[in-house]
Amino acid sequence: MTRHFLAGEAQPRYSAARRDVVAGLGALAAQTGAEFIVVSGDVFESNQLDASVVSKSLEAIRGIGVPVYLLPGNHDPLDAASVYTSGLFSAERPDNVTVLDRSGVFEVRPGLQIVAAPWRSKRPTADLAAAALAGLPDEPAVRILVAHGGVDRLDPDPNNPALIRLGPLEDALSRGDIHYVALGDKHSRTRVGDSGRVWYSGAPEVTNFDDIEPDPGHVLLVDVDDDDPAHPVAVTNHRVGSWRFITLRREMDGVRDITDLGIELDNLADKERTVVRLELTGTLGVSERADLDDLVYRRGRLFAWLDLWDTHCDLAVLPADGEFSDLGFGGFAVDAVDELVATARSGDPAAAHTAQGALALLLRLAKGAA
Ligand SMILES: [Mn+2]
Repeated sequence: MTRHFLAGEAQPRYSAARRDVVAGLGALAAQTGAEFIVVSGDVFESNQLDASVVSKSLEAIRGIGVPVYLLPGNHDPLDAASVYTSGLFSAERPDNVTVLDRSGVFEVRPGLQIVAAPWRSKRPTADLAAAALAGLPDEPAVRILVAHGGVDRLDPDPNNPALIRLGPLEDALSRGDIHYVALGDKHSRTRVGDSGRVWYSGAPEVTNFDDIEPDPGHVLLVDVDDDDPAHPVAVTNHRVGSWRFITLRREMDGVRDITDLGIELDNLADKERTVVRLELTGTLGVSERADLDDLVYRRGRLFAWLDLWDTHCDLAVLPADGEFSDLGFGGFAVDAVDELVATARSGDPAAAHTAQGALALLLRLAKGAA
């Protein structure tokens, strides 16, 4: 996944982090005794990938050690161009990787089954989870349904025929046909319904800002009790992601607020793996605005990314009284400053903006000369 705002070396570090988190699952699986891992779709960003992305990803999965089951989702469906049927994938597929490439039952071991609902195109015309549950074998087994896409309970959309209906899933759970539903598509960890058996684990590494994706960076350890006939499940959260994409909403009305913002940014840990979007509102003087820009520019070098979220900022810049009186100007320059200050305070937004920029430049030049 490419994040357009990650410049320079930040994007390759982010891509590497996303692979490292996958490779690191091996240690977690060993530590927790996990028997196998399922990835509920969108393993890959698309079916059109650099060969190196496929090779490196498979290498990361190879290192996990335990069996890993990959479900094709809407980003990487099992269509004619599928990454899963490519020569490269077939040649480099590690022994511990199984692609859930048909709808229905895959046996993990006797008495333990995965019920898979893979995507075959980007636009299915039916609820694939319901289809996968039709015609389950009439034999006792612990069953994990692995499916991908939106659920009607969370994202009702009468025009989406592929929406997964929660009702039939909960019925199948109560009947004991299946015992857990591992969903993919949401990047944020999300429990669905009240059974405690239906979850989106979310993406193991953050992929978007916190307003869109409040709780990413986890994997879920699902412990199914083999011996109890009801096969109760315990779901435990493990944080594995190391990056953060955060939005800071702050009111900026003077030097004090700028100083506080600087302290707050200084106190953020792991800056190299932190992306910060600033949503600032308020009114600043021209020199205060210049100080703010300077702060963001300097701190920006320490973070994976740091900048103002322009479309959501509402920062007025008004020349403060006396802000330009002690710059040591004389003659026509004083008249020019007075004119710029008047324009900067005027109701014409475009002219005011230009005048504010000119005043900010003037301040920088004057301070530089001093
Ligand atoms: Mn998806």
